[in-house]
Amino acid sequence: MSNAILITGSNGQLGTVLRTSLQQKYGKDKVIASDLRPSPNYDGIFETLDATNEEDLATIIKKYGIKEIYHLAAILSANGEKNPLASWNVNMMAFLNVLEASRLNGVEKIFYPSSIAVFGESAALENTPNDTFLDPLTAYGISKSAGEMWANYYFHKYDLDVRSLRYPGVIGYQSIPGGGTTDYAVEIYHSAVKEEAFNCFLKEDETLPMIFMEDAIRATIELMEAPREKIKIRTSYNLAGASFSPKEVAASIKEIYPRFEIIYAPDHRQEIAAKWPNSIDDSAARNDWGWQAEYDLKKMTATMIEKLRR
Ligand code: NAD
Ligand code: AKB
Repeated sequence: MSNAILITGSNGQLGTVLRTSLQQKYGKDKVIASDLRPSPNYDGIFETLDATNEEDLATIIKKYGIKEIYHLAAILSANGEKNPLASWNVNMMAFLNVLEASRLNGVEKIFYPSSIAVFGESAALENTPNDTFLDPLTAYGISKSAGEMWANYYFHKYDLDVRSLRYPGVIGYQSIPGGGTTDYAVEIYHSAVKEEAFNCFLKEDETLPMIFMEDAIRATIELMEAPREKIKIRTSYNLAGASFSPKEVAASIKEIYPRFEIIYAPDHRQEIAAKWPNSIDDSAARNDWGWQAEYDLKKMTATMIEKLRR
């Protein structure tokens, strides 16, 4: 096989959707999905792979003639705080393995998902610029910002075509989020369609940048397909969808379920969210490779509820 694509961490919230989109675009035989554990319902080529194991990663790259890697494997923000050093180890060692194994085995292009978690107290909360000081306060944010530097390093030193997006919280009906601070914005819709009250772990006015799954996947594929000369930022691009607070999502749900009830019980995740931007400036992505989001809050709510009801 040649020109195959490898996805690490493909059983997660984004991977389960991305792997099917890539199959539809490039063909089932070109996409190799992988994760720590098998994925029984997945219809395609699958390898069990711990991405922190460099030897196993190199074996799979050689076996399938991998030319592109979407490196999704990670421990997200809230789970990462339970064991910060373990989260650093997975997030950082796996990415360094991907970079090094790619350089040594002929992989040409890598996608590295960064996050709004790279921003900390020094960054403006509103319309956070792409190019600002990064002083994250979670182990996850530290690993993502360090990863951005390594992406830039491998591009400049080895001419490895690494491309990256700083995703906001991703909202989709297809899969369940994996232990992040933005997870409430998916869970709230599941409660709404079950006509149950929702216990929210953030404060009612905690505004965060979010993006609908369809937009996030489209942005990823558009970035990876953009002509090389259009990619001017080799750390990571800010990516924006729609910014809103729990109170605003609840209000949009109430337009469809007038009796929907939300109860606020902020926990440790509120502290993480408070340090993250309220909104981010993605003008560099729009100018450089033509990014444009399609989903606002109203459209997200209508689609989430319609799809989850089915
Ligand atoms: P997720 O937690 O749902 O999935 C991550 C997957 O990685 C899981 O299936 C897990 O089994 C796997 N994994 C963990 N350790 C591994 C290892 N050592 N080797 C191989 N696989 C391993 O995450 P997601 O939401 O799908 O996120 C995908 C990527 O996008 C992550 O890098 C995440 O940081 C980034 N991101 C996600 C969001 C979001 O809102 N979902 C926002 C910003 C950035
Ligand atoms: C998280 O909350 O950890 C993720 C992210 C924004 O990176 N959804």
